[in-house]
Amino acid sequence: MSKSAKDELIEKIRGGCAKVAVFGLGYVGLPLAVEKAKVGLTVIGIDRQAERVEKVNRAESYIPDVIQGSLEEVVRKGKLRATTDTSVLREVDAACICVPTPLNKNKEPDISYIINVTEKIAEHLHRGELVVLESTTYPGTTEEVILPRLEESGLKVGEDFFLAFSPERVDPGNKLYKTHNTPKVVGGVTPNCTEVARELYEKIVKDVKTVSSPRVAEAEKLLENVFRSVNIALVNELAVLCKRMGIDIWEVIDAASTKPYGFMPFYPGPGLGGHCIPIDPYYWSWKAREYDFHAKFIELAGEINDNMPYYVVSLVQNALNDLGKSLRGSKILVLGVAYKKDIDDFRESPALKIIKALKEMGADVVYNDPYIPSVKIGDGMVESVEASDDILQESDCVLITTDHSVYDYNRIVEKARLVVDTRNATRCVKTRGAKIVKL
Ligand code: SAJ
Repeated sequence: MSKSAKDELIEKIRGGCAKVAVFGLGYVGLPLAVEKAKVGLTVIGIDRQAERVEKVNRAESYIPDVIQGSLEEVVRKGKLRATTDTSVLREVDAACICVPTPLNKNKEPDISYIINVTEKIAEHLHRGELVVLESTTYPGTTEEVILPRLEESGLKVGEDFFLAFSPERVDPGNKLYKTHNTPKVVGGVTPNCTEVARELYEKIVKDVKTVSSPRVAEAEKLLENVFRSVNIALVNELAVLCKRMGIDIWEVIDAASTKPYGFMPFYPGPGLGGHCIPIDPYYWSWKAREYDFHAKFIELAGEINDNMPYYVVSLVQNALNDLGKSLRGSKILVLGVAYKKDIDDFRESPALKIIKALKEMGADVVYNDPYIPSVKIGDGMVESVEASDDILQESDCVLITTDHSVYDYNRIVEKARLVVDTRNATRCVKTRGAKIVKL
């Protein structure tokens, strides 16, 4: 009796001879592709950006979390190659989708990348193939959007092909948790789909947690990110309240953090950046409306977090005012445009909104970010300037928006006249000098 498609695929995965396509070679896809290639699977990275494809094939890592040596090893061994040509899908045993899931300008989900890739996969779908969606999306995407397109092939899910959702968990810059040691959740459309997907991920992840459906897996990922968005919004709102009450929010949080149970510290900041936390929660609140449900916590958190860049602008304006200066015409040095410290990613970075707003109000704004040599602000490209003693001394205000570890905060406070600190980065500063205004 011939083997079932499921048993054949599991045999290939266990034997290490499965061929895996990874769609999207970004912060999620490239680390995943390298990890799968490191365990001996043959991986084909597919990306529509030819530049990325060429860099991968030259073994040049463009993702800080992908160690150059690891990429070189798998490319040299022929275990990883990249292409823009989706026809390679006819030869793969599994396809992992790691494409962006942004919002449109009305903060509504844009799953066009998922749909485009699904249609390419559907074109070449064959018996014995596993498809896994990793991109964060609303509960229902896998079964309502992907499954029907794949079933148009006439192949039957759970018997001829397999479909699952397994959320990506990538924390850019995290030195401790990488792909291999971050538990992975997997939810298949059928038990066979879950089993096959678990086999694939157990090749690269120590701890795989299976759940009963793709919707549970889609929802748990959103819970992870809504949890962060809501808790960050909570401390952001309390930061504004404490400022008005003359209470140091940072001291309050540090004190609350002494509680060994039942409390987890979050910190106020200039707003939410990154490709996840400011975006993913809206996927759930958007889907909720289909069920006549208004996810008030999600929307309120978004409103509070979205307002923080503008609150920071008012802090700068008031701090200058206290020194008898107007914002218009003031020289402002912004330290850090990355959305969080020690990384080079500025997607959705609140610092960009702050710089744009300060410029629109007539301030003379320059920025420094050792990780980001230039960035688009409004209609033009702006270059990072050196945070020299002179520029620190000439600035009417130095605004810390990203607390990169490389900054010498003692020198910054010593040379500057006024420091507005949105990250409590100056908490250990001993030197006297600038007037420091904290969030
Ligand atoms: N932020 C605060 N206060 C905090 C924590 C973060 O203002 O207490 C800000 C950060 O400065 C940043 C934004 O929120 O602008 C997002 O920060 P983040 O720490 O959530 O990091 P991300 O978005 O790079 O990665 C997150 C993952 N981070 C952590 O779990 C620490 C995780 O939530 C997801 O695995 C990942 O998004 C994802 O891909 O969904």
